[in-house]
Amino acid sequence: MSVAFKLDDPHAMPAAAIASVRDKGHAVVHGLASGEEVEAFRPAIESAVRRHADNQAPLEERGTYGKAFLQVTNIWQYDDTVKQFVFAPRFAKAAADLLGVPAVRLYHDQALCKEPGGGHTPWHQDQNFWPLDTDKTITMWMPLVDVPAEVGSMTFGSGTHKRGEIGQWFIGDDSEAKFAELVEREKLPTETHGAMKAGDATFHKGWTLHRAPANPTALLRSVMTIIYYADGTRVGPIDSKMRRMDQKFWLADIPPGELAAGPLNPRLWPPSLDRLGMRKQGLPSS
Ligand SMILES: O=C(O)CCC(=O)C(=O)O
Repeated sequence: MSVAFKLDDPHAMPAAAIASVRDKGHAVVHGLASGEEVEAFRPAIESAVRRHADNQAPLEERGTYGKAFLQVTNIWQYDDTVKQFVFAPRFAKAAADLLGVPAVRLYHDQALCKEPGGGHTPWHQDQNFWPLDTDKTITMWMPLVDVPAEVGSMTFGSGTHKRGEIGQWFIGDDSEAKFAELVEREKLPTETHGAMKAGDATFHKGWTLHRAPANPTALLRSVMTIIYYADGTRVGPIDSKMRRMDQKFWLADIPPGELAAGPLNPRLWPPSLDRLGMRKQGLPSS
């Protein structure tokens, strides 16, 4: 079943957001989707999370990472309504414009639902998981519910995207401790975009250091994330167990040096002619 909202009309990215991504590695874009649009997709996303999230044990039985959220990756594959949201041309065009590239592909999506009483998301950099030979990568993080200040959105280490890999510290207690120590020692500027409305979005680059606070409220903090990279990117070195897993699961095992353009990585902006329904009219697809 699909919903009436196509999410295909482009929203011009404000110059301040483009500059913020370039200079700080993150930005907020208010009203990228309307409350009504998001509400049309939220039930399908939350229901797919309940059906497919791995670790749904009681919170007290989970480790730090498990307490941070219920997580489902490439959730678009489970439900056509969710696919319509993840493949939305409006979101992909925003990502392309913020990265300053003409075309982007999907790396993967991730639903991240922080439960009532859920724990903090430890400091980490995303891109040390990703074997992508570019720094032109960006995540859209969009709450599907209004997120009050007590729940909060992410905190970013402004400017850290310019440093590339700071340490091979994968998300967990160790990354939280090591990055917190670094932030403190170097007095790194940190910023949050605070409370957000459903349909607002933050965007952060692949190397931008970030964390999120715990959820002390009774609200399910439902968030959809979509990770994009510049079209033309090649698979990078497989130099860790994490990158090997990502190569296998999200890049169809494409070898290093080849184009990162597997069946799970459709070009989302500009949308391929297939998805615009042009194939039916006998035009070639891209
Ligand atoms: O939603 C969160 O708590 C963290 C999200 C995150 O780390 C990401 O989208 O890269």
